[in-house]
Amino acid sequence: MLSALFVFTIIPVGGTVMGKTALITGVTGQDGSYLAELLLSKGYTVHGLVRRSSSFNTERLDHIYQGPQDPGRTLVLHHADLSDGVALVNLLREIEPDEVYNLGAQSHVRVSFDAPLYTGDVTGLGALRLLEAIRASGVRTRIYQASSSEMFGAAPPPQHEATPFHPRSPYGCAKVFSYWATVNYREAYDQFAVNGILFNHESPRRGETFVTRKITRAVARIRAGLQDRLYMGNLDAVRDWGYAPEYVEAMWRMLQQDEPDDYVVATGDAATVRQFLEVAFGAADLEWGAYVRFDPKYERPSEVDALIGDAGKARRELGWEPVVRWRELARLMVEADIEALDAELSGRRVRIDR
Ligand code: NDP
Ligand code: GDR
Repeated sequence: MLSALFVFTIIPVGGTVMGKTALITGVTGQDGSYLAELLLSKGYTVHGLVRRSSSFNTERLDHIYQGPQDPGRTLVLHHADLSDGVALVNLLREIEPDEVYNLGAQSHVRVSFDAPLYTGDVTGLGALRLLEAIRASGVRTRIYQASSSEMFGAAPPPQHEATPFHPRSPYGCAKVFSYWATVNYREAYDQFAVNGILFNHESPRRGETFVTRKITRAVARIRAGLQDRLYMGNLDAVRDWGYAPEYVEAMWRMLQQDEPDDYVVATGDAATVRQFLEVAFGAADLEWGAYVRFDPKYERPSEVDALIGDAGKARRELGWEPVVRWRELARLMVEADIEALDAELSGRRVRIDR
């Protein structure tokens, strides 16, 4: 269990960029945990911003925990919040990071319809608070903003850097605001500020209410006889699902460029939710139609029908290439959920290091 002091240590491995310091907001999330691992492996000292919660919210980081007494610590967590601009200024002054990755957000699109103002505050204004905190603190740093394909919304695919935005949710609107705030601080204050416009990316660490993980977790539970129904919303939605560990590599590459710029990151390969269901259930020799039922509760007041990214610019300028495509992703997530459930049922510790 993590100490309340939130102090971690890890030993750097090969291919290192010794001496750099990074601050990650959203470090407890899917991407934050993979990015922390990547930067530690490159020899960075990583500082993570953790918001206070009434129960532990650091499960995705447990496997890299080493304890406050370990010498030469290179992973340190701090309590702060994207809604607290003064705390951000103080943190930046204290850490003086070379790189800042703003991954913190209320990131659930459906939830953003239920909590639109909160989403606007954290996901939209939160990014502006961080940009302004960098300016106000006078710290010279590079900043990555986690922008989203949700900004394209109703714009038809394939979407790329020049595609006009047409967001379809409070979340999408908040991300458009933070995208333009990032561009504005680059232009107005000469900040090295970039937007990664990332399409959906998933992993065994994906939050359990996003569609891919909801499906793969249900497959494991149905297979084990713990569940016999899965209630879903719109099965016709088309998404371009990639593999999260590959996407955090693209984030890092953006901050290593000579000039700041914005990049789409995607596989260019897409499927419907129905197709994902078919492959995920098939991976456990189950027929999805026997278990899946419709519940309008999971529909959105306005839907994003199809997101398929054109990541040609990232390929050319960052040398970034996706490897894992959605079918393999579905299978690897099912496998991980089966393994995690088996471990849970037999009282073993659930693996989170994949
Ligand atoms: P997650 O939902 O897994 O993680 C979100 C993180 O933000 C968590 O660490 C969460 O903390 C933190 N957070 C929430 N509210 C606040 C707050 N008020 N102050 C500080 N931190 C906060 O998201 P992902 O890892 O999937 O995504 C990372 C970022 O990339 C997000 O900004 C998301 O919107 C964006 N994005 C994601 C894509 C994807 O497909 N995954 C695609 C495009 C963009 P806690 O653990 O306490 O909840
Ligand atoms: P999305 O991801 O909205 O694209 O945002 P999500 O997995 O929630 O939905 C994808 C599509 O599946 C449809 N769907 C369902 N979705 C959920 N969550 N639950 C269901 O039961 C269900 N049934 C059908 C949705 O309607 C939608 O069309 C994610 C988030 O990570 C954002 O933070 C990120 O910016 C974008 O991806 C890119």
